[in-house]
This record gives sequence, C-alpha cells and structure tokens, in this order.
Amino acid sequence: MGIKIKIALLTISILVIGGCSNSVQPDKEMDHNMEEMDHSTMGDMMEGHMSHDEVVMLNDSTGENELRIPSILEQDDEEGVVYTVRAQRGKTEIFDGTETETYGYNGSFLGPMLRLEKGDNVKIRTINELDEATTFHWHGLEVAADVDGGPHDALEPGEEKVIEFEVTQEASTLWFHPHPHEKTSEQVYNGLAGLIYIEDENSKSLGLPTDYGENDIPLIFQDKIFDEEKQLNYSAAKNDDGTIGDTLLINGTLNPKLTVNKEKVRLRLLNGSNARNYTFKLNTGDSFVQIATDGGFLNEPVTLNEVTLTPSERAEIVVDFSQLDTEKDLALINEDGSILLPFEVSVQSETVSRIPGLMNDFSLTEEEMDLPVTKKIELFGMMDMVTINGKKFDPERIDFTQQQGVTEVWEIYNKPDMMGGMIHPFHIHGAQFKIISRNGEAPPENERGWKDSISVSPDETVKIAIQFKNKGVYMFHCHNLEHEDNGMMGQVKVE
Ligand SMILES: [Cu+2]
Repeated sequence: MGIKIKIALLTISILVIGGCSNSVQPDKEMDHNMEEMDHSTMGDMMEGHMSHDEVVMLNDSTGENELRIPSILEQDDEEGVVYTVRAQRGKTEIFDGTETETYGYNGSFLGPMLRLEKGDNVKIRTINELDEATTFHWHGLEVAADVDGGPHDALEPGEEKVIEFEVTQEASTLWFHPHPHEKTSEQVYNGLAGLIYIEDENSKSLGLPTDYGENDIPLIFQDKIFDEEKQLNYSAAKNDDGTIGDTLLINGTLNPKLTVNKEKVRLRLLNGSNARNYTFKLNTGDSFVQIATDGGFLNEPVTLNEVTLTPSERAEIVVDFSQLDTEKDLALINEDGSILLPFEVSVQSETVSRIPGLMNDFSLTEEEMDLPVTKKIELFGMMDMVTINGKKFDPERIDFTQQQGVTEVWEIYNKPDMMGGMIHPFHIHGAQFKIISRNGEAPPENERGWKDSISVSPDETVKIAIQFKNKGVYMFHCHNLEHEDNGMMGQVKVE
C-alpha cells in the first residue's frame, strides 16, 4: 500500500476521532505521548504500523519443492527419556544454489520434532552454541517456571543446562522457541522453532491419521523477507509493529507442495510467524474438520470452511482427499487467495484412518463460568508504544500473583487506538486455559478446547478460566514478537 493511502487512512481516523462524540477517545497517556511527538515521528510511526487491511500479500507457492518434514528427534543413548537440543547457527539452501545464513536446533534451520508421551519423565540437555544469549521455551507445556525458558533463563554462548519435567498434560501439538529478553523476534525469525507432539492413550486409540509425514503432517507457517543476496536481514526487515514478509516458508521449504494419498490427511497447523495472521481454506471452497486446538482435542470434530490462526496458535485439521475432486488443482490458500500449499494427490487410496465423533471430555463448568473476574489485562498501543495495563515489561516487577491449582478468571481487553487498533495474539506461559466468552458470547465451537494463545481483536473482551499446575514466575504477553520485545509482557507469580 502506498504512503498516500496510509495518510488518507490516518486523516480519516483523526476525523472520526475528532468528529464523533461516541468514538474511542485516546486516554491520557496516549494524549501525553502524542503531545511529545513531532509530525515526522508520527509519520514514521504510521508508515510502519500494521493494520489488518494493509498487510503485504504472500507470493503464491509455485509448488516446485516437496514439503520438508522435520525429522523426529532421537533420544540420547542413556537410561530414561533424555534428549539434547542445541541452538546453532548454520547455512541453509532455501533457494537453489544459494546458502542463506540461518539459525536452527540440532541443524541449520528450524528444529526436529520432539515426540513426548503423557507420563514421561523427560530430561533435556539444552546447549547454546550461538554467539549470543538464548533461552529454550516450551510453548504450551505445563511445567514449573524454572524450566519454562522465559527471559530469566538465558544461557550464555557455550552454556548448557539440563532441565527435567514430567509430561502431565494430554495429547496436543506444542512447540519450542527462544525467549531471550528483547531478542525473541530476531531469533525466531532467523529460524529457531521446533514442534512438540504429545501423545497419550486417547490419541493412540482414536484411529486418527498418525503416520508422521504421510498422513499426519506438521506445517509450520512463517513469512520472511529475503534481501538481494537471499539472506534474512532481520534489522532491515524489522517492523516494530510486527515483521511481515512476502515470502512464505512452510517447514522452511520455499514454494512447497505436499503429495498425499486419496485419504484423510491430518494437518497440524502452527502459525510460527512473527506477526502475520492466516486464515486457511481450501481453494475449492470445500470444508474440512478441525479436531484439535492449541492444547488438545476438541470434544467433537468441527466442520469449517476456514480457520484463522494468529501467531503461536495451532489447529489440527483433517482434510479428506478421498472425498475431494482430485481432477482439480487443490491447494491450501490464505484468506486473500494467495496459494500457500498446493496438493498433489496420488492415485493410491488408503482408508485406514477415521475421525471419531467423540474425541475428548473437555468441559467448561457452571462453576468456572460463574467465577468473578480477578485479573484484568488491557492490551494497548502500537509500534514500540505497546503496553499491558499501561506498563511495559519490567523483569523486576511481578504484575499478578495466583495460587497454584486455583482457577481464576482473567479478562483480556484490547483497547483500540486512534488508528482503530490491531489484533493482539495473547499468550500465557505454563498453562492451558479455557475461553469462557468473547464479548460476552460463548466462543465459537472450534475454540471450545484447551488454549494457550488467543487472538484478541480491537475493542474485544475475552474471558478465560486459567489454573496453573506448577509454581514460579510465568510470562504473559502479546505473541506478535516485535510487540513482545517492545515490552508488551507481564509476569504472574504462582505460589
Ligand atoms: Cu500485540
């Protein structure tokens, strides 16, 4: 979008605020900020601000490269469930014949998939082989705060730390990524991200597609900007309101395609992007079913034509290729029509898997729904002026306390700004929570399951019920990674 259109939008916003008595008024703090800002600063700020409508489109995938499937991390050769995860620098051939400098876990780009079982006592040897500090954060895992890998747990270059935890939660698709103070966005952007699958008795008995890389496909969506040398130059690409690229990589694959059999195929979607939101749909308009949210299975499959994921959210969906017209070109596309992942359907049909009608016993009880709101979160601002409850992150400040094992209701409000505001993806560490309501209404059916990240639209209020199983200091923050690094984060101490 050109500068002219943005200026026009800005003018309209100011007219709306000035001319309409019941429109959203900037609060005192915002007034104060605006007073201190000269015109050029404001112009710069608006230039970079990312509203939902003006996001650069992704280039269509040409489908020339078969999708890369992350390897499954093998256990170390010692007693027990022991893994080693190393954060490394490397070079990756993303474009044919060119080496791009990247970061990865146990490799040059992204990471292996870590497969855990409920009940496992896991030991992970984390090693920082980068030349900068990093942390190892297990996104969605219900573990004690001292192994959660928040910004307090930085490993310096060359440092090692062994962490131990028991997997106490149900089958789900989680992920791991770095979380160092003010450096999360750059390190994730450069390639530090990996998947965690948790399996349990239930997930193994449901009969869902489970052949990893065959009909159970991990899909990590990340958008990037490559410079003329085909390098990821974060400081050049960076946008304080969320770095958005024109080039999609899925599992690190440029121009990916996925070859599938004529059967039910389970796609585990992870929005691993710094800031881009995706609305996934099939190019034919055909429906699919969603079977899982961030932290576990839905009770019943939910039929959908599209599903939206904001950064760090996951959804598991099943596409039944035996029921689609495979004479047509099939692809997973984004809301704006850009082609994300073309499918090549082989003639082979497999019919072993099924989608059961009942998959889980998730419930939101009357008692939980009747609990009073005891914690209020107000998300506000844009660019580097983002705040939670008017404050920026301070590692020395505890914002809330909560008792271990006690359910509380948090109310999260996204306060609009003079530009209207933008979606903030809100994430809480160390717990899976339940959505009670969105603007007072029951959440949509595909959000009636365990969540650790939620989208909160401008002027929207979301109520959640949350309980922490473990103790310690946990982060809660916006998962637009530049907002996180700009201080849109707070801390809850669980006692
Ligand atoms: Cu945000």
